[in-house]
Amino acid sequence: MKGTIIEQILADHLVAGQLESGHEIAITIDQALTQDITGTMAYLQFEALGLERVRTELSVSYVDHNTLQTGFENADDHRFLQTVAAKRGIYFSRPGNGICHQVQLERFGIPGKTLLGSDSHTPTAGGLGMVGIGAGGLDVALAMAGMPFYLRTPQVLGVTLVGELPAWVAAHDVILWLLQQLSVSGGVGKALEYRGPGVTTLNVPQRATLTNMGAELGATTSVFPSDEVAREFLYAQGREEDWTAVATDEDAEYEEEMTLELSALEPMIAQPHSPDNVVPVTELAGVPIAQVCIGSCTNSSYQEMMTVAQILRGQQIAEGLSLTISPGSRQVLEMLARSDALADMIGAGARILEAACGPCIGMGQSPPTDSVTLRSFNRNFPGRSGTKSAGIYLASPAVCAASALAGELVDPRELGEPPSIQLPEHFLVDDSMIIPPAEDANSVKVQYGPNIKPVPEQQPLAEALEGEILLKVGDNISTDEIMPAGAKILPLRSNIPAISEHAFAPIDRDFPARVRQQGGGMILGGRNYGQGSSREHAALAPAYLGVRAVLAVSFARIHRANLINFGIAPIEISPEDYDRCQQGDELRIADIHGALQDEGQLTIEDVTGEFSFTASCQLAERQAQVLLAGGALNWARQKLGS
Ligand code: MIC
Ligand code: SF4
Repeated sequence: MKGTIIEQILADHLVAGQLESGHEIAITIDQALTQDITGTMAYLQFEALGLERVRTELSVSYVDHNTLQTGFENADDHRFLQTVAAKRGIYFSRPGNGICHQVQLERFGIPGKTLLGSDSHTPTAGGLGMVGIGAGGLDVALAMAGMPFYLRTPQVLGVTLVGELPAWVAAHDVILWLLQQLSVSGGVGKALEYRGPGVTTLNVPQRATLTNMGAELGATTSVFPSDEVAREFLYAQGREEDWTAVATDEDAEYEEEMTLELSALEPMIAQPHSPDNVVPVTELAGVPIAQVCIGSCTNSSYQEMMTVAQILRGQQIAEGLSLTISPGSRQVLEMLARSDALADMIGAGARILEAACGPCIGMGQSPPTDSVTLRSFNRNFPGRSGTKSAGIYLASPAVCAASALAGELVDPRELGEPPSIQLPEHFLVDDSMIIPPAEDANSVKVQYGPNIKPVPEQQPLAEALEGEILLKVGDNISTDEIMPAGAKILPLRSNIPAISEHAFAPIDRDFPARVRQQGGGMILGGRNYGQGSSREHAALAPAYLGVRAVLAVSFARIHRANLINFGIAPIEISPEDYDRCQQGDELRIADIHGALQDEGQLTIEDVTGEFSFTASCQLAERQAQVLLAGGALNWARQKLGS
């Protein structure tokens, strides 16, 4: 990784460890962000640390996910977030101001800095030459407390872009193509660094579409250089002074390299139920669709929205189809409103939603039974739309708009001349929906609502772990399946006892009752267990119910860190042992403390199957301490002496 942008930025922020892929390092965090549904827990945890103010250069709390306010719970959460931000030194981006990643890029991103966010799409900021990393809320709370962030040094995958995107081919098609090539686990343990002559042909929001969906590859982060294109973007945002050049050294060494010919790409589409199940749109042309949703942190920039408006201009969407559009930020929405673009969308029959995550996280707009919904988003995991029997397809805003007119999947190249949209010389800048922290912290009282429950206390790890395999699941289980989102469950994010009742609901509704009945136990997973979101509730809820270990063939990065943070041992097993162990088997791990001190090699006895096997719980020294302490909150309190 010598001389790469990733190496330069990590080296600038390194406080411990060796910058060699696979080794755990600790880095300082310049900027932190949270969103509402991870933020409530993150700030409860920050409060539990007992510090007065955050210690980052900049921390921003966004409200973008849960804006439906179906009951008092969300509104109470928003009030809690606003007051705690004012008191603790955090900027507060009010509901309506936009999706965290889009607003962070527009208003706060600074090339060369580190950003830690309690949302898996935090790498979006890599479009501006930052190292943005997604993490659980507790890790972000610790970073806000001035503690370093620990991560395994990723291998750097250099992606050389050559050529230029053809007409009607969007940034989304580039990353869908990469997903097709590399799969949802192809980026695990890696960071993607884009380079080559094709880079300058992409503007910052297009670059951000690629870095955003690096999360779907399982990558730790993705980054572009900060060049003249980045300077122009910052200038147009009225922040040219934030620009610095960030470039790869000429003799940079990549652990892995690939070349991507932009001009050879065509419009792509991801089929249910995985973002890597990708084919060219032409293969599916003619498939009838019931719904189209355009927006999300992947694809809701000014340029994408203007493209959609031009496609829709003077046309009508198909009968029997619903089209929703959620712009990424208030800046984008207001610019659409001040041009004719919003009128073009409304005239075509689009339903304009607020600048927020909306349907992407199942906050309303569930499609009909057995239908096809086409979305310009980044994830299509089972059940994510709120309708279990619906199939979610993912494609660029242009494919979405063209298909909305036809009522079936179409290749937009059939529409003839493509829209030509330039980024404006100046974006409309109005930060009045971003509230700076109070100068006098004592003047602010943090307000809690009745649904906001304290963070559950956790016990140190027992010497021996014994229990039943309560659930056996397959490969690539996403956090949407472990702890679903959607309008019914999201209001419970600040209430762990209540949300725990929904753990594994899409797979097995009886799971919570079974754990309680057994007094705890273990989970058995396949490859890439816990892919997808950063939601720590996917670890916190099982921990609260009494799960003490997850055995899996491999783990997704953020989820593995979250398991450790909440005192659950992530244990790696071989595919053969995965096959041998069955749900209901009683397992015994005799001396887990000893194993953690000894390179993590464990012997597990399957009492029911009458066999034993070796497994591994290889943790860095700090992680072992965290696990033994019963989670990161206990560990951090010991460290901070609070
Ligand atoms: C997602 O896209 O799945 C979310 C909702 O943004 C999550 C965060 C969460 O569930 O709290 C993410 O990506 O981290
Ligand atoms: Fe919001 Fe969807 Fe982006 Fe997650 S992926 S931050 S839910 S828009």
